[in-house]
Amino acid sequence: MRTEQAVTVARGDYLPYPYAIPSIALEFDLDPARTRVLSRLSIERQPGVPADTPLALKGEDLALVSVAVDGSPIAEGGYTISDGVLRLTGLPAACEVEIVSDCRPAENSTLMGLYVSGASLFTQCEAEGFRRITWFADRPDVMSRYRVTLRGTRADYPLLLSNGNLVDAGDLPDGRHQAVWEDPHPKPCYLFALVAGNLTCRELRTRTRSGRDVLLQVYSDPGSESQTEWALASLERSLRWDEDRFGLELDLDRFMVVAARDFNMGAMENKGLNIFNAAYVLADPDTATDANYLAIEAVIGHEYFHNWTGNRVTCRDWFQLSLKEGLTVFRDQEFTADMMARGQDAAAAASARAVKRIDDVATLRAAQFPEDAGPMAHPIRPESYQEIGNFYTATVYEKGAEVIRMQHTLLGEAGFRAGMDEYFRRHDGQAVTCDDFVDAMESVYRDLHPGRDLSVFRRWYQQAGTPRVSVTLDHDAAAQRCTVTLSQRNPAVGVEKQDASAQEKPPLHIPFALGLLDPQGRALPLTLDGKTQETVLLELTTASAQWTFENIPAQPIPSLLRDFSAPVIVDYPWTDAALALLSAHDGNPFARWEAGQELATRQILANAARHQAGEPLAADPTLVDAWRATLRDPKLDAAYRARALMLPSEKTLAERMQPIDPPALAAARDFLRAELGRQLAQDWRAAYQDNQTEGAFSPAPGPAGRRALKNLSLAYLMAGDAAANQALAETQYRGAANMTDRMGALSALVNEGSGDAVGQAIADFHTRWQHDPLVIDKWFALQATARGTDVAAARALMAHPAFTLRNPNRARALVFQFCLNNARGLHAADGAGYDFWAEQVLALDALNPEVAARLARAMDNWARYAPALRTGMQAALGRVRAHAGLSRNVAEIVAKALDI
Ligand code: B3K
Ligand code: ZN
Repeated sequence: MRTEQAVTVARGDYLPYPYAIPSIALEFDLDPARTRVLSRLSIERQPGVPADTPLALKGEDLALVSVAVDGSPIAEGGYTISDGVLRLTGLPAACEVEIVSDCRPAENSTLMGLYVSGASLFTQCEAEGFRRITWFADRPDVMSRYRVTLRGTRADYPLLLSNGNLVDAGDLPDGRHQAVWEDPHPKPCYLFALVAGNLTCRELRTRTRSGRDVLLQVYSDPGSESQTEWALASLERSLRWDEDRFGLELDLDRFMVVAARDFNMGAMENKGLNIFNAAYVLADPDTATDANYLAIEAVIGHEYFHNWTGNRVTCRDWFQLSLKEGLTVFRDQEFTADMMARGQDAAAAASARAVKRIDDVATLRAAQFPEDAGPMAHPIRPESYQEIGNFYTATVYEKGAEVIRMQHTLLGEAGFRAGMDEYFRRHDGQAVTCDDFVDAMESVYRDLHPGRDLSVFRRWYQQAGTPRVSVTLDHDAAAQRCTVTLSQRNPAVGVEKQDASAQEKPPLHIPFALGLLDPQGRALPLTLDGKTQETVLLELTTASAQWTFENIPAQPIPSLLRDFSAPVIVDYPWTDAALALLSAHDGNPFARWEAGQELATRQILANAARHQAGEPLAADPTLVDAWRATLRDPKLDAAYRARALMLPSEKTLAERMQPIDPPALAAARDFLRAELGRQLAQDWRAAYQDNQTEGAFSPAPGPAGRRALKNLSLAYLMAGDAAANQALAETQYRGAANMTDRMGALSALVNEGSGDAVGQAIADFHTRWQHDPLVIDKWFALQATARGTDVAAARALMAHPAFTLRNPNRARALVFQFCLNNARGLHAADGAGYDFWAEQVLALDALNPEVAARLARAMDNWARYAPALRTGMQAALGRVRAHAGLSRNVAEIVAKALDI
């Protein structure tokens, strides 16, 4: 096999498709070895298109059987096939094209198109998988009405599902049967789905706001029926929430969610037939952690919300991906925040919402900031790609959601809702662009702020990189006045650097939420535009701007970028004392968390430098005191305290270090964790005791927060003095009544414990859960990321009979976890980690290019690492690049990494 040809697709090259395909009838004779697909397309040449324009249909890994036009077979010379495109010329202006072809689901290890998982058949079409099922105009702006006939043996495939409504079903000769589905809504082919197999179903009926009865169903493997209650309940909550918050109703009689054991990502929003990674469906208290429960609710919500933001209004082309993904992530974030805050008083609700915001910002900083500073940096609306599968990125999703959130902040809740209503009024049923979305929002913004517009704001869609905002405060004691200056910098990143004229990009429209505290930590009232508030929203639209606030008697302490009002990096010359004051008093819970994190970051970075210089490490009392105060503050709920007391992740810290030296960072972070564990041992023990959750398990935010704080306390206790606390961890492991507590204890034992008990716990866990793949994934992941796991240990784990690269969840649990979340193991001084990475990328690429390309990205930022590491990383990338037969997916990633 030769490396696939790299073809760059550019955003500016968009051309409308010359034909409309208003309807498609598909007939499947399902067979894992060879499935025959008959596709009947109604074709209409678009007005003004020359008659000799070929109808070009894409296909991949298909065996063509026959082509007919209006019932007449076309001989082989009557069409051409080259580079995966079937071209038909000389068609009448309107006609019916019938194509018969075969595909081979059992041999399809890419998990794109039609594939086998367990004993069932599933599809995955986004972005370009439909072409692996049948020849078609595989692009999102071609929308058709689907009628789908599925035929298969009743013994193997008692269940035959596709999009929309079941309109006919019945027996066929030879033990076969069929089902006919019709989807009333025209859709792009990436939303097509089918499922065939033997699955169990949990369902409920509910009524939409306008009084229509609808059926909600969750399908999963036989034997897992007891694990779908939470997913189904989450689906109903999603339906209610979209009605309440956005006025959007389910537009189908039936909405199905199906769990697949083999799946390339989280889930897929196929119209009316969402297909999910089982990890985001199945949960019960014994097998799922609180984090799993939260993730299931969020992903169920995300896919459900796509029904409007993605399906009813879809993307014109794949450069517009953030149109649906950024917006839908924003919606799922708000859904989770609303679920966490519900039924609480104002202060508790604010804290609950802050917890969600903290989690999302931590993810953004750990995953998206590095991406935006490396060779894969791209605007949320990319300008070009070689393989669109590589652009389902943290930038398109998470930064995309931040860009939507900023529009929400600028317009306010009511304004944003009005903008959404306008967006649907203009574009329901269409395939549109990010500009169309901003146009709808801007129409409301102009009404709210006459004379202003979102023209500067739109640059967020075209510029990559994380902006830096520096802040200065000038206090005039005599005039009791404080002037705040904000200045932004947008230096070129990634490929932008190759354009010498673009070293500094134009300013962005940055909503910057600010508070000021007096030296005692009390909020100062601030007046802006005639309104007096504790938080003001400064709109920075130029390189630099100033705002002056009156009645500020003493030098204030600023509370900056409250609620993370923009995805930027703030530069301000903090003193540790100011950070400690904010961490104890800031009325904005997000900014209060941020202050503690900044304090810890400074200390870890200082200790990393000491480590590199061979000097002794030290824990400054300011940090220890701040941690103690937060731990003891009775007004803070447990979930919030758990976040505030966690140290910043190694990935977040790495973004603050130049060059990056992971072993030094890990040593410094571990040192501080141990010191905090040791010096605050009594408080951790008290928190451990005070946050037990008795009685029946509930994944609700209250008890989940207590478990988080309890398990964090255990981790600190073990880090501080493993010998003194191991018995506590062992007792918790044995007596755990839920998976969160069991994993918390096992993690403490594996990472900090010693002696036979550790191995016994690992073996016991395996014995208990060997029948449940999702739990065994946790078992692999915990060991892959454990402090003592080096390459040899990772290889030993791969030799376990339960390990396979073919199952993406399993590969992610072990190989990805080791390469992405075990910095010590990956960056081992002898380079063995890099060899391991290269080997696994190549092994995976032969099976599943989309998943392999994700692993390939572990080396993205090689050029920013310490020299001794950098050379090894670069050499490993070079070895992958030189490999013959690389997929387009992996080739793009390694070439971009090396060409930086
Ligand atoms: N839209 C899908 C992503 C599919 C991408 C696969 N290459 C999941 C989601 O964002 O909801
Ligand atoms: Zn999505």
